[in-house]
Amino acid sequence: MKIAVVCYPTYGGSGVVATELGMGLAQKGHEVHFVSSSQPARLDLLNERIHYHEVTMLHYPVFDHSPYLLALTGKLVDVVRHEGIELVHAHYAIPHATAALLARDILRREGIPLAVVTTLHGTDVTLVGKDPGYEPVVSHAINLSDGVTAVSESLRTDTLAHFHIDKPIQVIPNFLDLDRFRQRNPCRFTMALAGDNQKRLIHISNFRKVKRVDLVIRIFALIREQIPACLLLVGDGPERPRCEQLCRELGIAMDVRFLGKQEAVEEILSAGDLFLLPSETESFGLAALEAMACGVPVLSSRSGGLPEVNVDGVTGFLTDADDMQGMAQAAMRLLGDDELMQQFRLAARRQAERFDLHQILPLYEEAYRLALQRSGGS
Ligand code: GMT
Repeated sequence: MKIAVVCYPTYGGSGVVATELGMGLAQKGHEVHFVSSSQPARLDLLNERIHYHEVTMLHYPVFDHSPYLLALTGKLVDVVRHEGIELVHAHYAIPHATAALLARDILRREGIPLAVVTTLHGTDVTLVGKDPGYEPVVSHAINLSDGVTAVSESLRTDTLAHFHIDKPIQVIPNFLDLDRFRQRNPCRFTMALAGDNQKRLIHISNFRKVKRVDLVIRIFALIREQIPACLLLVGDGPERPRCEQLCRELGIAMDVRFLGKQEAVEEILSAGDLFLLPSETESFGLAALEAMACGVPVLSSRSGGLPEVNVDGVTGFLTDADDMQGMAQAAMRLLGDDELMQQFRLAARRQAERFDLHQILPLYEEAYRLALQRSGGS
């Protein structure tokens, strides 16, 4: 099959899922064309069946903001016309699904069939999509797609509750490459960041408000009062300056390392004792799953789809999103009990094995097949 994958290129779950899925499909013989505003972070182009098309923006003084939706639509029309694409897979509804549908309309008038599959990832539904200005646009995109998937049961329920949807949404959970994400030799740099007796706590995100990195730091400060520990913060984003300031105010800056965006997260995770993800809302929590695959238990909020990934009392602990004391207590219980920690590490890896790339990929292939049938393209 010839597929175009539209995604956000930056460090972030939806771009990672889209990239890993596209690369997995190419390995299975499909031809995959990535369409994005810049090259997706994890995209390895050294494969004859993988192509990348950058969306080029027209800047004109009349525009306050250059219209990305139109530039993306135009690029999709061009790629479909010239590469013989049968199906566009839009990751994140806004504005990717709308652009794909617009491209489908344009191409239909030329007699070129195109199927559109939309995958809902999270804030395209739970935050941004619910904005009254966007809601009708997202509902329309979902209703007119030839197939719609959501990355967790929670996200599916949320979508059906808040949008005017008249079609089924299939849950296809996120996945990962279990060969890459496993307990590895931790990177020496990461090891050197902590003292011999310090526990290593890790958080990875794009440092947006919804991730509550400030709470990660406050929880860590409570733990550090009782247990020697350091906190490794991986990623970058708008909240980072505020978080750096908070570390200084709490007097813990010497034990908190801001590592910025990192490629080999599996090596950093392999040095970890506990992964923290107290998000306000989280439709799935791919970073938590990656930690678990590396044998690191997770302390998370129970919001959104996190309970579908992290099993309370088995692979980690779940608390209410604002329960800072509860989270710190749970963390200390685990960090102070080697036997329990070992049990949780093994259970975390076992749970992650349920999200094996090789098991999830066929579900997308089947969703594509059905979408092509619905669109009359196959
Ligand atoms: O929705 C977002 O915040 C963006 C998106 C991203 O690109 O990071 O994250 C969402 O998609 C990921 C992949 O499906 C999920 O693992 C994240 O839980 C989800 N983020 C939120 O729901 C906040």
